[in-house]
Amino acid sequence: MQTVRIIGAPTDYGANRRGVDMGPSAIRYAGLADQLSSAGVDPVDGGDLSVPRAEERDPDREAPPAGTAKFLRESADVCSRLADDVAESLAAGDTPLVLGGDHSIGIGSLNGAARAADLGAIWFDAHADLNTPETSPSGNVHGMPLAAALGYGPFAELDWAHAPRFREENLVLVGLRSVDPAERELIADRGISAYTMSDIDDRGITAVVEEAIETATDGVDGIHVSLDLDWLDPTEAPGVGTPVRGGVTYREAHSAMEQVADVGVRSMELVEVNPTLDSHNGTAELATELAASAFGKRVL
Ligand code: 5AB
Ligand code: MN
Ligand code: MN
Ligand code: MN
Repeated sequence: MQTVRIIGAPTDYGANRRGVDMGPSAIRYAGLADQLSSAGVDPVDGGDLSVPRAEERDPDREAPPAGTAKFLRESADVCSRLADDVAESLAAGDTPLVLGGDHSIGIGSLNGAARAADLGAIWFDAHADLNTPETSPSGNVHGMPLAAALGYGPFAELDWAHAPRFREENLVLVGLRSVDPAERELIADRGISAYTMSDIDDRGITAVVEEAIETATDGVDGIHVSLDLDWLDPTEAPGVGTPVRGGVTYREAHSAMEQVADVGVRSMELVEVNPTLDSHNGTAELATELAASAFGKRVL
């Protein structure tokens, strides 16, 4: 039986709102282990990484100098420990499932996965997460993980994070509806595979995800799935810090996860669940259901 190793990364360094650090607790409380068991995998909970509270690190968190990233040193520290855990669990033949925390932890997941295996990545998100400290409109690292992991910069504290790295040709973004100017330019210049909500409107979720899987798996051994809950429409997933209207439906999200399950998910993360903004833990519950679909849960 496939062992899924749960790794909690309770950070909020990368987002500008408190609360997302409670994501791992909320997702576990919503029944993650039972959902995974019902998918036919064996969940083993490795607990949470230790993450000091943001206020202990920097009382001036709201006012960083322009052109810098907030809490980059703290994020880099968590990500380097997370990368070790992800790499170790893959090397042991397990499937890491990282619970965020804000999306800055993707820097650690992607690097850890790249150290242990040759994987592509599908990034299900309303946002492109391709800002650098220089282009970011917010200074929030959760909008930068893909830039850091691909070696765009400068990110002094994260020089290690893009070596080894997954290949840019095997990265696919799905569900975009909020992209900043510099991100748009980078996607165009580098030819990064990206599907907007309009692509999903035009072609349907199945065709889009099928093509995304083809690109992500081309020439590599499998995929890492990064699921930002703000990928879904806020009516389905209100408990996120940066909601954007016009996202995928409940059923489209499950359908996409069922498709990735068919090719086999080698590594996954569930990020950006913020229980303080949620309604009755529904977004956390949805995250557990989507993980189950991604690990093969079926009705019949
Ligand atoms: B998320 C924005 N692009 O950089 C920025 O939720 C939003 O991990 C980033 O996708 C959203 O601040 C980051 C405006
Ligand atoms: Mn994101
Ligand atoms: Mn997002
Ligand atoms: Mn967000």
